[in-house]
Amino acid sequence: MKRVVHAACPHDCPDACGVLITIEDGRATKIQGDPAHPVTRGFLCAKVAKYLDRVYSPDRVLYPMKRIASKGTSGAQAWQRVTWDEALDAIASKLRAISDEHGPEAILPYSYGGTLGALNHGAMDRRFFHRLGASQLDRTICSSAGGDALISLTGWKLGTEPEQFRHSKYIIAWGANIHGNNVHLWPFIEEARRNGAKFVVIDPYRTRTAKYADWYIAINPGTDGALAMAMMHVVIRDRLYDADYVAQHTFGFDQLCERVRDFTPEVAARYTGIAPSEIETLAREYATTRPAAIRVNYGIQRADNGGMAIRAVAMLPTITGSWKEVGGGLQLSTSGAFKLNRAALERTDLMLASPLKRIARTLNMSELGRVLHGVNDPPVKALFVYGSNPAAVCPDHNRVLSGLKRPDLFTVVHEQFFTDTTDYADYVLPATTFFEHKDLQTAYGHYWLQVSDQAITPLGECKSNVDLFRELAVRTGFDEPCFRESIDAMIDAALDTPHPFLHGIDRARLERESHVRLNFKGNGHDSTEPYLPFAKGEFPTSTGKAELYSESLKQQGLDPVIQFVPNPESRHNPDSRYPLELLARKADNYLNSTFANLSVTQQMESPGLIELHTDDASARNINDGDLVRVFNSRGELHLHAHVNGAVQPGVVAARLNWAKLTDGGKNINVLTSQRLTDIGRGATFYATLVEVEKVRQ
Ligand SMILES: Nc1nc2c(c(=O)[nH]1)N[C@H]1C(S)=C(S)[C@@H](COP(=O)(O)OP(=O)(O)OC[C@H]3O[C@@H](n4cnc5c(=O)[nH]c(N)nc54)[C@H](O)[C@@H]3O)O[C@H]1N2
Ligand SMILES: Nc1nc2c(c(=O)[nH]1)N[C@H]1C(S)=C(S)[C@@H](COP(=O)(O)OP(=O)(O)OC[C@H]3O[C@@H](n4cnc5c(=O)[nH]c(N)nc54)[C@H](O)[C@@H]3O)O[C@H]1N2
Ligand code: SF4
Ligand SMILES: [Mo]
Repeated sequence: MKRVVHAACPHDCPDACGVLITIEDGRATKIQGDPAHPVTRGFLCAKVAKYLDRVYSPDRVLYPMKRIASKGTSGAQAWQRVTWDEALDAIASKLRAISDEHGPEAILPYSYGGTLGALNHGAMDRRFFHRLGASQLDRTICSSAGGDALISLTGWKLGTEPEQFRHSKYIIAWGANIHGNNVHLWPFIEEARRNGAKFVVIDPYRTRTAKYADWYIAINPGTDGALAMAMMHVVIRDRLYDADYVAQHTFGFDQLCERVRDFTPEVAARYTGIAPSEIETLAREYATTRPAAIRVNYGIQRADNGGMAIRAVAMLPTITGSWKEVGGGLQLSTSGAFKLNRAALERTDLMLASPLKRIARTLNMSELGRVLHGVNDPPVKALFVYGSNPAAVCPDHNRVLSGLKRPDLFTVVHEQFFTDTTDYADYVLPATTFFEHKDLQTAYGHYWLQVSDQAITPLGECKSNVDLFRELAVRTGFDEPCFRESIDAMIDAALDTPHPFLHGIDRARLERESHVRLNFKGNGHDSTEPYLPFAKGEFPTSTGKAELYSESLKQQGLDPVIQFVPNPESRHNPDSRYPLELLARKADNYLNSTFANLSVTQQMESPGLIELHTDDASARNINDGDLVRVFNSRGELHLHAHVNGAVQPGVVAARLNWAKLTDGGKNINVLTSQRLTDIGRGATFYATLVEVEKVRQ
C-alpha cells in the first residue's frame, strides 16, 4: 500500500516548506518538496532532501535511558535502558522533591528551535511547567535583538512576502545568507534578476549568495548600523526620501535628520571599511531604483549593537516609502502575522495554580553558563532540555559545561539523538521526528499556514513533546482538562481566535488545502493581492506611526532614535586583547547543531576549519591545512586553517558543529561570550575577538 502524506518541515528555518512523504507498508520511502506550495515550489534544501537517513538513522534515541556512569560520558556503558513508567515516575518524583526543598523556580525548562511546530514547540510543555511553577525561559538565543528592534520601529514583526521579491528591481541581502539559510527565496530573486533587478550582498563573509551578487560589499563585522545611518544621511541630504509617507506615517523624522546630519559616508567608512563613494552609490541606487526590497536576516543582530543595527536598516524603507510598493519594503520576519491563540496553547494562568501562586521568574537562555552557576535565588537544581542542544549552541561553552557537570544538577533531555547535551543528562527520553507526529506549522519567512500530518508511527518508544508533557502532567497529579486535550483539539484551540488574519481558517480547511495563506482581507487588504503590511502606515505602535523616535526605547535607557556604538570586542576598541574578529557562523548544510552527526550531511560540509585571509595567515606563518589553535580568554580549540578568500584581513570564520565531533571535544562556542545585545537581551555570537596560532607538531 502506497500513500502520500502532506507534512511541513518544522526546522528552525524561515522557509517552513510543504513536504510530501511517500509511505509504503508503513515505512517512509520518499520525501519531496510540495510542488503546490507557492514558496516551496517542489524542492527541499539539501539536508532535508536526505531526511530519510535522519529518521531511520541507527543512532536515533529509541528508548528511555538512565545514566549509570559519570556525567560527561557517553556510549553504551553510560546508559541503562528503562521503561517509560520508570523514567516518568523517577522524573516526576525528583522534580517534586526539588520543588518542595527549593521552590519550583529551581526547575528550568530549556527549549528552542528543534521543532517550530506550534504544538511541539510551545504548548503542552508550557502548560506543564507553568502548572509546576517552574522558572520561565527568556528565549533570546536567536532573534530577540532584531525582533524587538523591528517592533520598536514598526510595532509588529511583519515584512515583505517572498513571492513579491520577483517584482523588485533592486534587492539587498543584508547579513542574509540566502543560499545557505533561506534557499526558497532564491528563485524569486533569480526571477527578479531575469527582469533586470540588481542584487547586492552586504556580508563580511563571502557566502555562496555573495558569489552570485552583482555587487558584493564586504563590510566589517558589527558596523551595519553605521552604514545604514550614512545611507540615511545621503537620502535625507539629497531629498531622496518620500516626504509624503514620512509626514503621514512616521514619528520623529526631525530627530532622525538631526541624528544623521553629521553621520557622513566618510564617518561610516572609518568603521565599515567601505569607501565613501560606494556608500553614496549604494544609498542613491537604493533610494532611486523602484521597487527596492531589503532581505535583512538575523546575522547582523548577533552583536552588542545588533538591535540598533536592525533598527537603522529597517528605517531605510520607512523613509523612502518603499513599504508602499509591491516588491518593496523589507523582510526580517513574517512571524508576527500568525496570530494563533497562544494564551490557550500556553496557559500562563496556570502559574497561579502552582505552588508559587504568582508569575514565575524568567531566566535568560543566552546566559545559561551564568544561570547554572548559582547566581540566582533559588539556584537552578533541575534542567529539562527538549528541542535544543545547549551544550553545543550556547555561548561561552566552557561555562555551560562546568554548569552541566554539577553533580547536584538533575538534567533530563528529550532528544532524537545522543547529542553533546545528552552527555550530561541523568535521563534521556526518546523524541519523535516530524514524520512521527502531527502539528500546526507557522512560518517566519512567508505567510502560509499548514497542518503537518503524521506520516509514520513513532519509531521505538519515541514520544512527541506534546505526549511527553501530557503524560508527565498526569504523573505529577495535574488534573486540569487542558492536560487531556488531543492534538486536534489543540490545533482547534490555536485557530480559535477573533483575529481577522485567521478568519475562515480552520483545521478541516488546512487538512483539505495543505497550505492556506493568512486572510489579509480583514486588514483592509484583499486576500489574493500582494500583502503590503505598512502601505497605508497602520503601524501598531503607541503613536500609530513608524517610530523613528521611540519613547519606549528611551524608557529602557536606550537611544530613542538611533545610535552607532562599536562592539566592545571589535577592531574599533583600542583596548582589545585579541586582534581577529571571529564570525562563529552556521553551516550551510546543518541547521545550527542539527544534522551535524549524520554522514550524509557531513559529506556536504567541511567541518573543523577556520577560514583566514592570506595576510593574516602569512603574518602567523600559517599555511592552508595547518592545524591551528584558536583562542581567547574564554577558551580555545584546534581547527585546520583554510585560506580561501572568504574573509577580509582581520576577520576569521568558523562553523558551528557538535563539540564532541571536533578535535579536543570543543566547538566554536568556547570562544563566544555571554554578553547581551543592546535591545532584546540576545546572544552576541558574532562579536568575538580571537587570536590564531600554528600548532607545532
Ligand atoms: N542551512 C542552514 N539554514 C539555516 C540555519 C542553519 O544553521 N543552517 N539556521 C536557521 C536559523 S536558526 C536562523 S536564525 C536563520 C538565520 O539566517 P541568517 O540570519 O541568514 O543567518 P546567519 O548565518 O546567522 O547570518 C547571516 C549572514 O550574516 C553574516 N554576518 C555576520 N556578522 C555580520 C555583520 O556584522 N554584518 C553583516 N552585514 N553580516 C554579518 C554572516 O556571515 C552570514 O552569512 O537561518 C536558519 N536556516
Ligand atoms: N556559534 C554559534 N552559535 C549559535 C548560532 C550561531 O550562528 N553560531 N546560532 C544560534 C541560533 S540562531 C539558534 S536558533 C540556536 C539554536 O539552538 P537549538 O534550538 O538548540 O538548535 P539545534 O542545534 O538545532 O538543536 C535542536 C535539537 O532539538 C532536537 N529536536 C528536533 N526536533 C525535536 C522534537 O520534536 N522534540 C525534541 N524533544 N527534540 C527535538 C534536535 O535533534 C536537536 O538536537 O543556536 C544558536 N547558537
Ligand atoms: S530546513 Fe528550511 S529549506 Fe530545508 S526543508 Fe526545512 S523549511 Fe525547507
Ligand atoms: Mo536562529
